[in-house]
Amino acid sequence: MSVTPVIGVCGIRTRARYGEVWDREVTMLPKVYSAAVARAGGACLVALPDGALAARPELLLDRVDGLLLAGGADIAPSSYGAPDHPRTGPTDPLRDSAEIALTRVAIERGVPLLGICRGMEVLNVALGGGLVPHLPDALDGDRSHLRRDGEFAEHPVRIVAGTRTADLVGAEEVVVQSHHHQAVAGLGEGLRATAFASEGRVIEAVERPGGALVVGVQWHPEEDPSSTVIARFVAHAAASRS
Ligand SMILES: [Mn+2]
Repeated sequence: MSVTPVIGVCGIRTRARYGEVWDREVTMLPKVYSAAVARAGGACLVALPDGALAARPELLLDRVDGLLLAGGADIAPSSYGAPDHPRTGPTDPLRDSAEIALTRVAIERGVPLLGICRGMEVLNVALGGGLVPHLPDALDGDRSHLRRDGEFAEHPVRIVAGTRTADLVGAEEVVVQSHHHQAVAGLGEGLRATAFASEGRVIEAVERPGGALVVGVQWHPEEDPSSTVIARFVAHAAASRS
């Protein structure tokens, strides 16, 4: 009998309209994430990013086989010790602190972790790394990592052979769905860069060698039905349950 692996996710706080009259602050998760986890035989458990979760990440981590850090808003530059940039978007410092706490405790406990886009940036910041606050500044104005006309950007990524990232992706070169204007600059402690784009100038994935699986990708595998990244992460979480 197989047991369904449970993947913990920190929800996204936003304002939403629903039904005929409701217009409220909500916590949500885009369906693309839970659908990708479900296709892999797992189920998502979404936690509220409030002060209780930041203070006690074990509220979620005690109940899951893996932790997925989803995409979303910019990390507040104050979270990685940098000043705000004019192009910093709306931030949610409460979600930042909840996800940073979840990341640190997941790594301490050996809970498998996959960070997607913002989630890779959270992983890096949680381990003391930094970010470029606005990537076009570092690429001579190049906007090839950003959505345009309502579509994700697509760009090639080169994966370092023999890494856990390459195992998740199943290839050493892949075209990815991209939308990010922050990027990793200065690796967090214990992380190595495992994928690159833009002639090696942009770090597109990081991982922790050894121990439980800890990988971050800067792109959006949940938007690409042909991607194996989330399915292999869920399989890993299932295999690692005690
Ligand atoms: Mn990119």
